[in-house]
Amino acid sequence: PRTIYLKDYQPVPWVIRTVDLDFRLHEKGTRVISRLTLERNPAFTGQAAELRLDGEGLKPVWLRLDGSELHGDAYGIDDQGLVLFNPPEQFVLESEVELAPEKNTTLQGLYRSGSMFCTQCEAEGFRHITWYLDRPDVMARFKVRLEADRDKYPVLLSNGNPLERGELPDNRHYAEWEDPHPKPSYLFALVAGKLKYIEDSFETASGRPVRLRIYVEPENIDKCDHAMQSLIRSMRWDEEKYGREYDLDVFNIVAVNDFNMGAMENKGLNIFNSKYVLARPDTATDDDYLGIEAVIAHEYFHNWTGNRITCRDWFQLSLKEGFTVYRDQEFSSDMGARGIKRIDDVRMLRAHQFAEDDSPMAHPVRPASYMEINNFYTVTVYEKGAEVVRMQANLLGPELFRKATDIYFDRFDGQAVTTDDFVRCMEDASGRDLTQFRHWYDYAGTPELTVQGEYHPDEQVYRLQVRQSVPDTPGQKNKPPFHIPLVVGLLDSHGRDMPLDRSDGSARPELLEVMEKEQTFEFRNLPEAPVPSLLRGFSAPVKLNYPYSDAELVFLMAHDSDGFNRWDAGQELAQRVLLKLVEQAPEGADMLAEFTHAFHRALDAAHSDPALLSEVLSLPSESLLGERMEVVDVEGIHAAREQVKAHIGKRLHDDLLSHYRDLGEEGEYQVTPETIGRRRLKNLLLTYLTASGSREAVDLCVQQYQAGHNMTDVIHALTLVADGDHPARQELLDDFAARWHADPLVMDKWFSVQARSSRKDTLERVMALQEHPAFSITNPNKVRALIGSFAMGNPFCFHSADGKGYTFLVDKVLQLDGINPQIAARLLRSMARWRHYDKARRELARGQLERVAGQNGISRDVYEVASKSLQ
Ligand code: HT7
Ligand code: ZN
Repeated sequence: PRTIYLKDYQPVPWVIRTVDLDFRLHEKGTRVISRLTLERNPAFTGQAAELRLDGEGLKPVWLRLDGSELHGDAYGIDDQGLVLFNPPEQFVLESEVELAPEKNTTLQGLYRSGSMFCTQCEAEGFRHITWYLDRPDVMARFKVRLEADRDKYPVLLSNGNPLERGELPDNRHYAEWEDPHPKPSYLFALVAGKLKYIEDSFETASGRPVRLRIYVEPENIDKCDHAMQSLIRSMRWDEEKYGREYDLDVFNIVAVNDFNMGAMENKGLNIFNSKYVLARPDTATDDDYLGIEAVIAHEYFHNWTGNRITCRDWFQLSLKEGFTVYRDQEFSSDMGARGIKRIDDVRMLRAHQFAEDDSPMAHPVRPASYMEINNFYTVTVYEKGAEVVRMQANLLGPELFRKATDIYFDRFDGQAVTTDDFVRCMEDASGRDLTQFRHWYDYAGTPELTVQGEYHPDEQVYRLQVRQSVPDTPGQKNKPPFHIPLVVGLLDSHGRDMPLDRSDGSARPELLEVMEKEQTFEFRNLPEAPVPSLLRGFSAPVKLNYPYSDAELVFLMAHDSDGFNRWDAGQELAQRVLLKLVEQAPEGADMLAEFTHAFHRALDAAHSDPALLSEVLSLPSESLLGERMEVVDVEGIHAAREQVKAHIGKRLHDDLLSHYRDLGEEGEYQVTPETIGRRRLKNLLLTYLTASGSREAVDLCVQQYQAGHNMTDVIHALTLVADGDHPARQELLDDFAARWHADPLVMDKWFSVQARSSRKDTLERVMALQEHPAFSITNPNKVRALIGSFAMGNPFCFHSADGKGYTFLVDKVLQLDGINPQIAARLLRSMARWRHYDKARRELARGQLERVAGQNGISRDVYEVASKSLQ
């Protein structure tokens, strides 16, 4: 497959001003009639006699230029699109094509999900619908007419505002929609189906009334309220925090069951994976509720950061995704518990993005090349991209950051722009030079900071020496130093923050701007040697090395005024203990005893916030521990984690039990930071209790399951029982399936629980579950729940020494490649870090990756992941 390079970007020779689309939807033989008005692009200075329009898998019916049928010598059609050899300066192109959405399993372009029609056009799906300049810098005004059977598809939706609707012969009807805002083709959408909706309204700050609707399949109508409330809160927040108002008369959301990602921000018609809309206390967990709030907000925020201002080309994807993730993170922080949200986000970044950055799939936030753009919707573009925006917000401070975003919205409204344009707004608002900061966009790899401190009692001065290095990544060596904001505090021997007074007189002494390979920062007027608290709030996405003693970590855990660093000190301590146990080092036992004391103190500390406590008492994941090892010891890591859980469970059994009971009884289910925190802590304590192996604990799980207060508690209890050998195990699993067999999202949890189990028979079970009537290989949620959970959420079983996990995964990737290449390629990424394992596993994994790369007719998506993983 061809590689596409950022350096080859060229403006488009023609632009499209208006698009009129007419969809004749049929169970077989759907037709799309398109009318485009095109003219030469004044911004294009190169030579271009011919015009190439993208189009894939289209069956042409007819083609007309300015009203006349096109002669065969005036155009050509190949598997990439349509070429007009010598078009005039300005013209109208009309066409009709036939599509087969009923056969479309890729879930790109026009497809069927259950009994409805829907679309997914980002990134390059529109070319599967009609001939077009399918690139984000072509922004046009769209008018859409849809017609379909009146009984089967009473709801007909598209972007923008509704125009007229009416009846047609043969029991058909139609609806027309017009979007006044020019948009790129990737934001086009339509939906046709038999749907119900809930409705609400919103009045914008300037008084525009907006009708809000959420459309779902009829059986789900009682699960939409949380999504609607989240939408209303998002609309208000964007007005208050960024001065951004909604700009159409209606805002529609549709939930579909078959969807490749979480949701899609199509203008005025967001289409969602039903997972991010539907929630009822008995069907959705706290994390589901939080996920819905975040994704609803994310898609809504795209209306300004993505839709009104879009990307010039797909290399700029983080322009909209990084900024929008930053915005949704801040929204969730404002709605809930800021400190907890930050910990959860950083945990996720470290577990997934740091791993990606340290793999053959590493790429910059703004990639320089790709084979298949769908492979670049990554944690690097999204989550690291958000961190890069966060650093700019912190460097500027809230007022200047708001000034910068105002400039951005003013300057670029209605345009397709670059990450560089975004940074320039930051510079213009603040008068700062961010040239060096731009390296964050251009270079892959997680920078490492190595810090040392020296106290000079005679001078009362403390010097922090900071060295930075950025590792080599594929195609990038010897990187220049980055501009890294390092926020610090200094603690006195009582654990209080000491006043910071920098020798260079800096006005923000807590903010160290690290810009050189090696740099020293000096603090003066310090009467005693401080303990430094470094990278407060995780002020930059870096790895930090500082030679803390275990005692200093315990001290920081107890006293640091920065909640994030209190948590992080505990995590570092836990990692040290776990890694010592993995090594089976003699000091492991003493360290475990010390750690258990610290755990006990934290558990019994009066007035602790349950949510923060649950974060502090959680052990680092197996994957995270693996990242700390030169060669991942799969069995050793699993055994060490089990050992620590069991040790704590036994030693602190009665205390854990009494805290569990105190947290237990609940009134009506509520989604508030307090109640979520209590449930989190309660379920974590149950995990430790269960690990103790006591009969009492396992009975508690069964009781919690049977009490069935809410899905959070039920699924946690089921997870714990399903992971062991309790006699009630199969009974509970069967009970759950019998109760929820007709609810696909709840059944996803059932598949996932079993796929994540560390039992010996897990792979066998996963294979057998593929035959379960609720499983379907064509549904991405099912694939993620069963196969994805096994490959990405169960390192112990997936990386089993016999290599059976790898063979199974590759069998599935090859099967899925013929169905849905995007999903196949995503699954295959679970093999990307194969070089971090021992020789025997490396050989087994390499063999499987070679099996993929050598396959004839493999998709571009999967080929790119396989070939890069092998590099
Ligand atoms: N902007 C949306 C991306 C997306 C997508 C990309 C490729 C294939 C399918 C997809 N569905 C949605 C999602 C978002 O970031 O908001
Ligand atoms: Zn997004």
